[in-house]
Amino acid sequence: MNKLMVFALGCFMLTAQATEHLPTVDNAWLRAGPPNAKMLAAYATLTNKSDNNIALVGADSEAFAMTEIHRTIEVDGVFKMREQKALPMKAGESLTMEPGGLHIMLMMPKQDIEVGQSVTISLRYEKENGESLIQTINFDVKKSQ
Ligand SMILES: [Cu+2]
Repeated sequence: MNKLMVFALGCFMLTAQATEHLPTVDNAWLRAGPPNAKMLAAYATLTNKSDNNIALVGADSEAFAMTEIHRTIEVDGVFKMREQKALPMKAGESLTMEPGGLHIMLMMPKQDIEVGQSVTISLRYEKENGESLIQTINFDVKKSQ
């Protein structure tokens, strides 16, 4: 086997292995906003059914100029949002993103986002060994869950 073939095989095996470590996704939805809203939020419940500890480290969507993971917190009666750089998900643990808590903050939409559509968002995870995992999820646009 030449070196290129070994490399290609190695890449294939990495990809096949990586999908096994992705969390399961339930209730993926994106809350519809008023027309021309500059910020929208998406929610889902992620469950890490693998044997590996992973962390959610970011999100991307082609439908928005900027995407971040946020947590809503209350400081002296005022609600504020803080960007979360890494949310650990140990083996067997779930991460719930829901209104008033963790969410995927979607900023500056590049297109109209309407009820009934679905929007693709890629979640980025990191394994303990530093390896990155990408999970592409369709979020249904709804008024409420
Ligand atoms: Cu936010």
